[in-house]
Amino acid sequence: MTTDNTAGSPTDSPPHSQVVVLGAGPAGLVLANLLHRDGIDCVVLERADRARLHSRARAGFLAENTVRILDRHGLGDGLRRRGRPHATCEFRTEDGSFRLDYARLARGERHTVYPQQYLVADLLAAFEEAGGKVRFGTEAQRVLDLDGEHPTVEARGPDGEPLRWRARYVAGCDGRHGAARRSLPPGAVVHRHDHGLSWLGLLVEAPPSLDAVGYAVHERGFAGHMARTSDITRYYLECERGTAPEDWDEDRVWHELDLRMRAARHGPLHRGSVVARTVVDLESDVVEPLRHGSLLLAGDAASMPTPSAAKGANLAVLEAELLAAALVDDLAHGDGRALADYSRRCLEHIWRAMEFSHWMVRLLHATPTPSGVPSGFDAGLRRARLEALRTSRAQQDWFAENYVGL
Ligand code: RFL
Repeated sequence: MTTDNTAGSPTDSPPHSQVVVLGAGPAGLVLANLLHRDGIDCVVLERADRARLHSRARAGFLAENTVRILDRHGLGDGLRRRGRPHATCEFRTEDGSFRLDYARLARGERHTVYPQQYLVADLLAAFEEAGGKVRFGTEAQRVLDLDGEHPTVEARGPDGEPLRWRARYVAGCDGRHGAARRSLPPGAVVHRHDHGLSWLGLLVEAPPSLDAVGYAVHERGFAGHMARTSDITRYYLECERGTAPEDWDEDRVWHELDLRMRAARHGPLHRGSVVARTVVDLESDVVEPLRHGSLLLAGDAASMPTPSAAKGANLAVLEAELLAAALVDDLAHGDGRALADYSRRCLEHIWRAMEFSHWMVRLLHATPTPSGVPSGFDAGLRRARLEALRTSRAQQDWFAENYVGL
């Protein structure tokens, strides 16, 4: 196979790679690393520039299975060096607080806290050091000819110039709003669920306030605390749908965090500058199937859980490993069986992660009602769920297995 990864304008005959990967997030970069290592010719098209990729803070909690996958392929050095083990969560309610040391429950697994932008930087460095090519500032517009042997990707380059690539397969790893989703044929089903809830996600320049993930269930709304590094902490505040991040100045943020985290009872929060604010609507979706002819979806392009159970980046890595193995079987050994089974295998993991994320949403929030008046019945169920989690070993094992597992 000839390798020609230079861009082709629409008038030239487009360059050809065995696989064109859309998106250089965790899914796209794990996939590209594994394909490249197995001698599959691939190019990665990434809309953002390199600096943006290095600074895009999102996930932080990596499951043990994710660490195993990255280690298995020699991609885990950075997180082994700089990631921090984490295995405790604390629930705060009006009745008090309780902790779960989940590494002592179920399979004894823990998280590794490692900011997603560090992981992306590691994966990018490994890919480029091995000779891999990422085309930054290149936004895929759509994928054509999915049913044929040679799908085409239409893109725009850094100066807005139209570009095209041809491939045997296109891997859609470009997130929920990317070109892969836009190119799905009419037969594709996207199952959507809107929880009707929103979170204000905050990054604060301050050390973590507790040595645990903090989940505060409060009548004013949920608040969450998650370590990122020794001097950066993520907080979440449930907020009204449609709120603008600018509506939340530092005074308002700290006032609400203190109230909902019950700082007066459990100890003060470490304050610092709020360096990023984003509003996340709690919506979930799943595309079925994940394969449409020559287009295969992975990561957020395939399914998007809410951040309530920290599953998205973990699913992205798991799917990328499965997809890489299936593509290598097909392209290098002429065996298409794993590729034919790719969607089914991923969807088993996806629906299980969705179910747990959904359960977490219902544990931590009052379900919105049409009248806006909270339901007493719903509040009773939530108290019962929290009480079961506090007192029942069987419930704790179930929680631990799902919380850190995939
Ligand atoms: P990404 O990381 O969004 O990467 C997609 C890449 O594609 C590029 N792109 C395009 N490139 C070319 N052409 C186009 N048309 C393109 N459109 C987009 C983008 O620039 C980007 O570089 O998707 P990927 O690889 O599927 O990875 C998924 C994860 O990023 C996501 O699921 C997690 O961040 C979710 N998530 C968490 N997951 C965890 O496992 N653990 C966590 O602790 C966790 N915390 C979070 C989270 C997501 C959050 N937000 C912002 C929704 C916390 C938050 C606040």
